[in-house]
Amino acid sequence: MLIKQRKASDESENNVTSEWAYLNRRKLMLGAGAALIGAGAALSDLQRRDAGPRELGSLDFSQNPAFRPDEVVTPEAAVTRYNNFYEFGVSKEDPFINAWRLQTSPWSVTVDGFTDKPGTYAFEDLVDMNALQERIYRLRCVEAWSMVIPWIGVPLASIIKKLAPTSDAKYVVFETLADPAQMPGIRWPVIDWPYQEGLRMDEAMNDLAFIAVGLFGKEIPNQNGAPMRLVTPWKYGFKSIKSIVRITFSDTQPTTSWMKTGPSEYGFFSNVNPEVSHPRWSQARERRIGEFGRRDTLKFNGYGEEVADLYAGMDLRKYF
Ligand SMILES: Nc1nc2c(c(=O)[nH]1)N[C@H]1C(S)=C(S)[C@@H](COP(=O)(O)O)O[C@H]1N2
Ligand SMILES: [Mo]
Repeated sequence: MLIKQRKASDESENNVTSEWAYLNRRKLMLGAGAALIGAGAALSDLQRRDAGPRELGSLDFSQNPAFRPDEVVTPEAAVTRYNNFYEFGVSKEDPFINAWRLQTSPWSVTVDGFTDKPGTYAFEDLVDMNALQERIYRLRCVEAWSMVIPWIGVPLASIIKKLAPTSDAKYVVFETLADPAQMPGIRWPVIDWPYQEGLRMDEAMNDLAFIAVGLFGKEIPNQNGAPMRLVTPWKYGFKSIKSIVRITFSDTQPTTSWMKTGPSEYGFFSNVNPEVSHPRWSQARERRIGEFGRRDTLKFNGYGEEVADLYAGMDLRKYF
């Protein structure tokens, strides 16, 4: 995402290129820096005995052949070190440096609104770890870069079915943890915390909508949204909300965090659409992180076959 006060002339494209070069140059330095920060914080924060990056366990999963595009997977170092997770800072490497502070276990999710089964659920009660599948999805950020990521997780629908929404539930709303003690970025009011996102119920039940708990064969790193984050690959990346602690079934369309931040820039649907520009830049092309040059952006990020029916008859310029 972009900070609002940026100059229009400060084109996102140049920014992305230079950030990727910067990242490569600093790969080793970053690793060393993170270790130093980790050690320093552990000394100054004596209550935290478990300080330092989480050990990532390998996961048991099956590959879903329906979601294995014939495309090069983005290098793991980019997927885990070039992130947007503003709760840990607004620079792309901030989440990698800071997210070790997030305590991901035990983890619970509050479920409320129009449901027959409201309450507080343990992560283990929501995600069936014996039914994990790997899906390789494209992720298209609104900043006009993209990645190809091997996620491991479960369909969102499998979780929603457990939660028994009532017929009044027309939308599902998600919230990220907002704990300043674990998330240094929360002190900056760049977003109306907690980060909130939502889907229309039929979008949420679409098979593409996925809850990821892993990446590259391992548990998902904190900076990518541990222990559970949404992935909606036909929508801009900001819909894919991380580190979910609340799921609310609503009868009305929520005003999500990015809609509050910039109502003319971020709509509720946020479907990837090369024909509808962001007010400050085009969405027609994108840079695949790790590649040179740019490629055309595909409508619905190339997932039209799966999701175009959801929007039949809707004016996607109005409902952006
Ligand atoms: N809670 C939360 N979720 C978030 C964000 C954020 O800042 N906070 N950034 C979003 C944006 S803009 C993008 S592009 C994706 C990036 O996911 P990744 O870092 O795993 O690639 O996460 C999305 N989910
Ligand atoms: Mo994004």
